[in-house]
Amino acid sequence: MKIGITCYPVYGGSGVVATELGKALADRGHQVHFIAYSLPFRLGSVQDNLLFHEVNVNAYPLFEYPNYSLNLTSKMVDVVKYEQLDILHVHYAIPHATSAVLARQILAREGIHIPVVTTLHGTDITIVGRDPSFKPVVNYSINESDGVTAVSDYLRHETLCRFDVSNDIEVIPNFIDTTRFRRLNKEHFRRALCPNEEKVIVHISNFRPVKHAPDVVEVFHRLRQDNLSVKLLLVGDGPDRAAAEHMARELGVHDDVRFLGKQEPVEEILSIADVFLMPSETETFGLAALEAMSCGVPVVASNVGGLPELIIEGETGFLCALNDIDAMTDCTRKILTDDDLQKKMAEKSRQRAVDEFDVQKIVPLYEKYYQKFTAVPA
Ligand code: GMT
Repeated sequence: MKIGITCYPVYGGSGVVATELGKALADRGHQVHFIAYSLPFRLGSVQDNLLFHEVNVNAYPLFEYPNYSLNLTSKMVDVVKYEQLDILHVHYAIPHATSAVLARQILAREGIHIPVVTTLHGTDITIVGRDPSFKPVVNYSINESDGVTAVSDYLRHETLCRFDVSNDIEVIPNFIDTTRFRRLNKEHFRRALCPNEEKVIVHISNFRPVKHAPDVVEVFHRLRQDNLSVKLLLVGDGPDRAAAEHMARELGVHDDVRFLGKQEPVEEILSIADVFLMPSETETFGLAALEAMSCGVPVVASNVGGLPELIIEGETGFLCALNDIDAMTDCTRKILTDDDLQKKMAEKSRQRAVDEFDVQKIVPLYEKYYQKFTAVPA
């Protein structure tokens, strides 16, 4: 199949899912064309059947605001036509689904049929809560897509509640390459960081306010007040990083907290972790938690959004009420002070990632889904 994929190419869960999907589809013999404003950060080098088409946004004196969605539409029309794509798969409703639906209409006038599949990741749905003026556009783009997928039952339900959706929404969860994301032997790294055999807590995010990164520092501070021998690694960057750093200094724990910034490959850092913390306000799926689980790291998270579909309470980690720092501290302490529990949860986390969310299991679901809208066998 010839598949066009559009996503936000920057650091973020939806871009990672779209890019890993494209790579996996190319490995399975499809020809994949990424259409985006820059090279997706996880794409690496392009190859014969994995190509990239850059969307250029040209400055024009009359346009006070750049018209990215129209440039994207034009590029989609061009790529579908000249690369003879079979399907367009866009990640995020706005503007990607909107551009794809418009491209489909333009192409239809030339007798070219291109089905559009839209994958919803979450903030494309919740953004309407903050800016209702987007609702008609999101609604139209979802309803006009030939197929719609959501990354969790939670997101499917939210979409159906918030919009007047007339088509079905298929749930296809996030996935992980469990051969890449596994526990590696990083003892030298661990010894360098933890000369006194301290335990290691890890948090990875884009430090947007929704991630509650300062809560991670607060939990760590409380564990240190209990004299627990522990270190904290924070990976990623974003708006709340400065606040979290400031808090670590104010609370006097900064010597045992490392802000590592944006890092690839994260599996090396996760390989020395004992617990992963995710105190998010909401998560439609929680890809970073799945990456941790795949590396055998139990997760302590907020009991919100799609996280209960991923984390099994008491087996692969713990789910705490949102903003309940006490509960999160207790659960983290429980894991860090009981080696048997930590080991059991680590094994179950890894097992769940392999059994339920491996790339080899989930990518065929997308292939099967595409087939509903194309005549081309996958
Ligand atoms: O979490 C973010 O801020 C990034 C965001 C994105 O769209 O890039 O992630 C969302 O999509 C991911 C992939 O489907 C999910 O795993 C994340 O849970 C989801 N983030 C939120 O719902 C906050």
